[in-house]
Amino acid sequence: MITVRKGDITREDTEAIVNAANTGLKGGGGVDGAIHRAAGPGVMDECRRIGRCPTGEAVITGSGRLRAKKIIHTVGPIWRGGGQHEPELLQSAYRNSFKLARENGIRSISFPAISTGVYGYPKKEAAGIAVRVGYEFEKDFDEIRFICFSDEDLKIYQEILNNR
Ligand code: AR6
Repeated sequence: MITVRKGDITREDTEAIVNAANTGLKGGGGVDGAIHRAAGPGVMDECRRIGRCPTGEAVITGSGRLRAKKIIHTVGPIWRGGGQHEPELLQSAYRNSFKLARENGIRSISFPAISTGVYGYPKKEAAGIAVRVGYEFEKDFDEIRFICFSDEDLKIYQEILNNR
């Protein structure tokens, strides 16, 4: 089942939540900052031990104080106009997050709109990729939840899901 909700991903009760991280796993602003603040310092320690995550790939950690049990940290591309393999890299970020979740026996997972904040990826195109990859993995999960931080994002996801 694919669902969409407006909310703060740090409060979601799916088994895993996904973080839109950077390649140095160093934390930052946006959803990354919110997740580390809510989870506590143990997650950052784990990220430091892992070290790096290339764009389009994903790593997994515990979740500190969060309700979710695991955090999957993935790195989406920085939007540079669309000619630098951004769509493929965003697709990989979603796919590798799903694969890592599946390998870890996770049955429910929440995603933010990866790359669409600081990294500047156009929101509609990014949501299209997110939903398409979601359908590829739908059968492997009880719930795939897309968390929208704004009404604008919520509308975009709802339209894509309704027009399918
Ligand atoms: N819950 C759900 N979504 C959120 C939350 C939240 N608490 N906070 C923000 N968003 P961004 P990126 C939305 O910038 O573009 C960081 O510094 C936000 O509105 O967090 O992938 C990292 O360390 C937007 O729709 O991630 C990287 O350096 C979406 O999450 C860099 O930013 C993604 O925005 C990654 O940039």
